[in-house]
Amino acid sequence: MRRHRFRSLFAVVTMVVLTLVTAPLRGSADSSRLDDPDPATIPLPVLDDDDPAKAVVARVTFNSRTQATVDRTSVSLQRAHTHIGDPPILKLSLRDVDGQVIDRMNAWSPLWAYSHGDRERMDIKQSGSGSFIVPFSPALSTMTITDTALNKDVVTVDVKPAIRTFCVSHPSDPDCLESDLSVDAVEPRAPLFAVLGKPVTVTVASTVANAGPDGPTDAQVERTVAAGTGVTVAPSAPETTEVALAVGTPRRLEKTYTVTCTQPGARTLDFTSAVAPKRASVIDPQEANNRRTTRLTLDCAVPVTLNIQPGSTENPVNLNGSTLPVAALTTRAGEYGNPLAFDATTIDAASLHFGSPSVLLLGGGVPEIHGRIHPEDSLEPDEVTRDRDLDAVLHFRPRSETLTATDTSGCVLGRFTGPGGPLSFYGCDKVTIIP
Ligand SMILES: [Ca+2]
Ligand SMILES: [Ca+2]
Ligand SMILES: [Ca+2]
Ligand SMILES: [Ca+2]
Repeated sequence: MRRHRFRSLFAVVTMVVLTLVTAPLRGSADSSRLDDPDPATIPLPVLDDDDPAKAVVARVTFNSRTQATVDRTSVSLQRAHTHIGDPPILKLSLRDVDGQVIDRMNAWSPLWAYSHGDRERMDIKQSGSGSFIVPFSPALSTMTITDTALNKDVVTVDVKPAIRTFCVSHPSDPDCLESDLSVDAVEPRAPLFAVLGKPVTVTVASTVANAGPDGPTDAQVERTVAAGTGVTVAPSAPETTEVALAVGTPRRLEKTYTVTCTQPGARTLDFTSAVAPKRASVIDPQEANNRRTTRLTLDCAVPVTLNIQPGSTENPVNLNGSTLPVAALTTRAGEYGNPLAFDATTIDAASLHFGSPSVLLLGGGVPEIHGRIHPEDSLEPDEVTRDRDLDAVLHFRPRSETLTATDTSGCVLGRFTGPGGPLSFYGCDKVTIIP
């Protein structure tokens, strides 16, 4: 019954488009006969020097009906023969760089062969190789070979390398374009410092451009981030964005990350942007400018506990008044929710700034007026307890540029000597502004 079906199938096959050379059956005396398709069914190639048509050729070895490997791919300066009339043994699906099917066609299988002298006799071989020849398209990306009867994909051939190789060696071919794409800048914008465990937002602006000569060019921009130790970043997965780049019209792409310090000190994040033409037929003559990395160094500060106006729970701050005492408390790890131990007596007085959170983030704030700390056992936040360790009492003269009437917290940013060397610290307490 199967034979009968194929007999009728062959009757309608007037043109075999796919030229197949099947692998010899090892040990078979008749192998040379089985190798060749019937010459009568192979159309003579028509060579036309003026024909701009090209074909993509994929040489594939089938190891079974459902398993195949790609031997090689290339672009041929010949027109691909039509696949109309090919038996539906295999189906070729041609997809573009967007994954859209741009063409489908039937194809002969290298596993199917019939012997000379008995055209009714079909053999399904254990393995065989064949060349699949399809029309060239500058947008072509993959060719998927599907076994039609099993409705199972056998192999997907990536034809982009072949197209790229062809266009590199045929730059004047009308299907091949040239665009010098580049990443001109990767600029992270981050706060002046981040407090351990408190997420901050980092915005990275990447500038990509096309210096031509051809365009606009569809480009893929891949943005990646690599966080050093002591800091986490989200999202951490690479992101690929598509952008149409006109010649001489740079595009700026912004991406926002949430960054959290897990260890104090200077922590690094490397932001990388890379651009590449989306189509394999667009060649970038200069690859060196297609990728750029910028390192961001974030100062991760140790959170500490302050007591503004020791002895007062309201912490009044007169912006025209005199000195405001602020106690920076020496704490054990875990005390008041602070993750690390902090010895306030190691504070570097010359590094201190007092102000609202937003003023300190902008690098503002007023300095310590004495230029030195006053070590004493100050009051804890309950305004009652002295816990018998030495704290640091600091003195500031806040003015309207450091706190405003609507501010509800006053903060100190400074440096101290940690177990491994100098680190930044940051702490806040509530304030009641007296205008
Ligand atoms: Ca380039
Ligand atoms: Ca207080
Ligand atoms: Ca203490
Ligand atoms: Ca104390």
